Amino acid sequence: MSSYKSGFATIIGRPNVGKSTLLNTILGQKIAIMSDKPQTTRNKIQGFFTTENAQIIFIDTPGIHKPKHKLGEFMVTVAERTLNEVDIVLYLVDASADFGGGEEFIINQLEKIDTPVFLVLNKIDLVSRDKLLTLISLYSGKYHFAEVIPISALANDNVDQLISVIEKYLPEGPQFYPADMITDQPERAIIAELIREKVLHLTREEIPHAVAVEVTEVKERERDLVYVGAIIYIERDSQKGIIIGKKGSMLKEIGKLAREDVENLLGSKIFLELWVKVQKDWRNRDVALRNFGYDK
Ligand code: GDP
Ligand code: K
Ligand code: MG
Repeated sequence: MSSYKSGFATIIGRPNVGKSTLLNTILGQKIAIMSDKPQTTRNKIQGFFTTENAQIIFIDTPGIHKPKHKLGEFMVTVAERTLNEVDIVLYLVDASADFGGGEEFIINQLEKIDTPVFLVLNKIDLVSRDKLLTLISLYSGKYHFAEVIPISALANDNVDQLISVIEKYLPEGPQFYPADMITDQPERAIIAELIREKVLHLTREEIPHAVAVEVTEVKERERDLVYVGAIIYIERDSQKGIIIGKKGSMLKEIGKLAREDVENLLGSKIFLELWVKVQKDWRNRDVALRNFGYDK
């Protein structure tokens, strides 16, 4: 019998290439929020994939990009620091997009590390075979990738193949986490992210990244009914109306969609109460960042 293997695989790539979608597909449960807006994932999320032979600890990072403000700086630091500490780097690219400066920037970062890097071409459901082959030869000319694996994270196509190749690269090691544990995220952090996801989806362009969610209370009030209280923070008074909507219609819709996801997560009926508060310029203040759990 071969011995148990375990190790870390970090998922990197530009915003919106599908990193969170891949993690969710692998884990079969929604822990990393997804959206078509860049920079949806703010802090590092670990997901544990466990089989009888191996345990892979996946790390979903915020997309690598040039920082514009303090929160941006924090996000880049987190992404780059992990590269040298893991066993495998999964470099995810959007196969339906053209090669650009953003990818060049990441490949330059990869030159600095010794960790094996897999080129994972995602969204193959959107591209022709010819386009895929052209992209593969383009990327392969720029860096020596340990493996090249095309997938569709959304359609769950070839993801099982990706996992079996990852297992080959893992060192021998113990099962660090129990088999039924799928993430290190505290329940409150996941709930906050689920609510933030709904805000991002529903408000579209109007509220780009000026939103943070703090879950203030999760408490079983009656048998099979959990009370969840949360504050949606925005930066400007003018954004308050957008979040609340006409006669409260937007906040109601945010609450309705979030409640479904949170009920799935907790496996129980919930009563969700949402408040909206203005906290000016929270993205540029370290204190505010710590409040929201983005600690360095
Ligand atoms: P991240 O910023 O890299 O974490 O990207 P997300 O996981 O949030 O995904 C960004 C967008 O791409 C979402 O709208 C996803 O539904 C979409 N997406 C992710 N993977 C795929 C895929 O394999 N095929 C297609 N067509 N869309 C995908
Ligand atoms: K995203
Ligand atoms: Mg993400």
